Amino acid sequence: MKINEQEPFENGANPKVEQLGKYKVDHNGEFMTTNQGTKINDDQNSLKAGDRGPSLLEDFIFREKMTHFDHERIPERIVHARGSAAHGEFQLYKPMGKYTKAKFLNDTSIKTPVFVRFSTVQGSRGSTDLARDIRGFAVKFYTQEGNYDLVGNNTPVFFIQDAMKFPDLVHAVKPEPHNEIPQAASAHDTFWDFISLMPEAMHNIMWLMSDRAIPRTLRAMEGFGIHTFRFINDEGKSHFVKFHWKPLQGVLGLAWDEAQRLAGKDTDFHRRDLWEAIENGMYPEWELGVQIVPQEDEHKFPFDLLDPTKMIPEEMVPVEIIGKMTLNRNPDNFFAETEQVAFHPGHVVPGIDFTNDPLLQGRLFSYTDTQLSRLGGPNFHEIPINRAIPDVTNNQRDGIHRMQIPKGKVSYHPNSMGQGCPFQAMIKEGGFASFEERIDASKIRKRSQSFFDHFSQATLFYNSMTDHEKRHIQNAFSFELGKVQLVPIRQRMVDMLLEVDEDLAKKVADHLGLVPKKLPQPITGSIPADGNPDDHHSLKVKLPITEAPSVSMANKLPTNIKARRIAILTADGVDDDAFTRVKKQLCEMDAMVQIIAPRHGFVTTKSGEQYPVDDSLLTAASVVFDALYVAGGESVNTLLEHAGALHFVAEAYKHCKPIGADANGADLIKKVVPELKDAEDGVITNGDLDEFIGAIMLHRFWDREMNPLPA
Ligand code: HDD
Repeated sequence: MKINEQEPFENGANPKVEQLGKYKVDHNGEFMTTNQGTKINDDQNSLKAGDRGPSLLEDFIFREKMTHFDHERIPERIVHARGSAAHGEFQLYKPMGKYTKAKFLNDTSIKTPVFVRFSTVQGSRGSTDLARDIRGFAVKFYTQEGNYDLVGNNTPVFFIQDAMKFPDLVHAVKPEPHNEIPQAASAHDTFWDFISLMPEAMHNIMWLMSDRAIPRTLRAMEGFGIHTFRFINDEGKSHFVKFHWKPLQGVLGLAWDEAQRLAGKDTDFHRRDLWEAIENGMYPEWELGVQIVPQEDEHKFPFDLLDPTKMIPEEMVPVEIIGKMTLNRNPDNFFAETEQVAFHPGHVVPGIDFTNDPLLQGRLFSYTDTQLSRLGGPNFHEIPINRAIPDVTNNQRDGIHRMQIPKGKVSYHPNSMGQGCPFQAMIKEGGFASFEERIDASKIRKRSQSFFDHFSQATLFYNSMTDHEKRHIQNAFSFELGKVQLVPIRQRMVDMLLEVDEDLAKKVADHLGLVPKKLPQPITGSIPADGNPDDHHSLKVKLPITEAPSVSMANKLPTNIKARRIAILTADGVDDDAFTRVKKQLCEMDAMVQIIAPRHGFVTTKSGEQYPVDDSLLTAASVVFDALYVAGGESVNTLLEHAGALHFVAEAYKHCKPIGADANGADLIKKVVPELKDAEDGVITNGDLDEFIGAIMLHRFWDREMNPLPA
């Protein structure tokens, strides 16, 4: 066993790294053994009666190897099966003692180890990263007081209001059960059938149809805890809190056509991107923000804080930035860490507590339950990645795969034979005590009337979009509903859109050859058998704001080009100065620069210098990159004749990416875009690198979509 050498903390005090180190193995220089430690002499041939004879049951080496192999797989997660994870640390900027007693939110000197898993929701473990889908954003904080899991998504709201509907939602969105089609896509009948009958989903659907659901990279996504939680301070006072993760890399999306092409060119693109950024030392960072609402303000909003389909717009309650998370180490083993990690919104520490959000309450049951079948029993907390930092001491015993060896006779409490150990901890000793909320109510299956505004925030979201963001939402609905086979489902959806925005409904309906109609009220599907339809009319509340600029990605562009992927397209004969200048400047700004040439090996500059090629025009694709630079000189003559180079430029242009070139390089761009305007936004043909870098920060020049190339 070996302690991990990659030590991310200066003072060397990362307790999680040390703990994981105890379980790591390195086979370097070791003999091969069976699982019982017996050295193996022949790992090539099974034991047989004669060299052409039957195999023998006696062969314990073969049997052990094969049995283990036969059981290598575990059930994938029912949702969020496809994921990628990384280790890191969280450091607080300012103590939050006024609101919470959680130690890791009070001491700015502590670096709390974290493990973060990003995921898609719909697809299987091996599905594409590039699906239009919500992304999971699950953070496990290994605090001194035990594990705290913030199990969020990259949207601030959810599809449904009550956990009772979660199995229905998942059954509807997953591949259809008769033929297991489609994989990693919501564009199919059962999903939209369900959604068209569930008006409460409309707000999250707007986020799903926006570019938030096709992130350019996992590093450029916001994260949200979604539910309203509670902070509890030392005096036992409660404040409501919503959690936000704000990426320092900006918030960036893909073009939909690009996402679909990228799914083929590099289906692991998001996983690879996260991995490479960390391997290259370009650690992604997120700031943690909180929106705090005093207990007494619970009913001051025109929506219910317990309703997970509603956000608190930042324009109404500002987000206070309180700390920073840095992801700085890739896992050593995908299965042991990323696959076996078990998150749970119910893993909390003193100072953080729940509210009565009915979605959250249901989650508190589901997550442990799912691990029992996924990880095979109740001891999954002993798997290294799931272990808490403090010692786990209680009277729980036995079960499949138990690792602890508890000594003594006593496994009950109270006891005298074990001197009363393990002790209960008083609140002042750090014992968790649930917030004492006064409840005076009848037992009833009912939803609060305050949950019945399903459209105001969907409209607010749409109103807050820029023109290109609106266009992308219209196109996304048109695409998704265009894939739906049953016309009545399409019709119900465009009718639903009429409640959100008339122009949106008309544009989508037009694409589908339909006319949106006023919805009958109430919408069927979400009403209990004996429910009074009059109780189920969607209410529309008046929000104090008509736009929330904070939800628009256009307002969240990065201020640097760190870890952005830039292709320098070139060939033999490239001008030395043009080539080295651009490469040097981009690398100095921490961009991930790759040299793409017609073939692998080296490019030889005009003066005879040789530079290694990172990828060839055959194996590379423009969709992998954020920007493209064509370095000039004689190399351009080769590129002008190369179909792959022309396609590379055309695709980058079509996907609205920044393109830079010097005078010769511009010839290539002009050949692809014959009607290139002199000063077209995002196409810099004068070799001005500062202008090119400025364009990379702007990410995309979406106006080009208005005059698309037929690429
Ligand atoms: Fe969930 C996994 C996020 C509602 C039941 N969920 C899971 C993961 C994330 C979320 C990020 C993957 C964790 C990982 O990487 O291992 N889920 C959410 C959010 C929700 C939400 C942000 C709403 C605010 N989930 C939700 C409900 C239920 C579940 C209402 C059931 C009542 N979720 C599960 C699950 C999963 C899961 C079936 C599958 C694998 C797992 O838990 O560990 O139990």
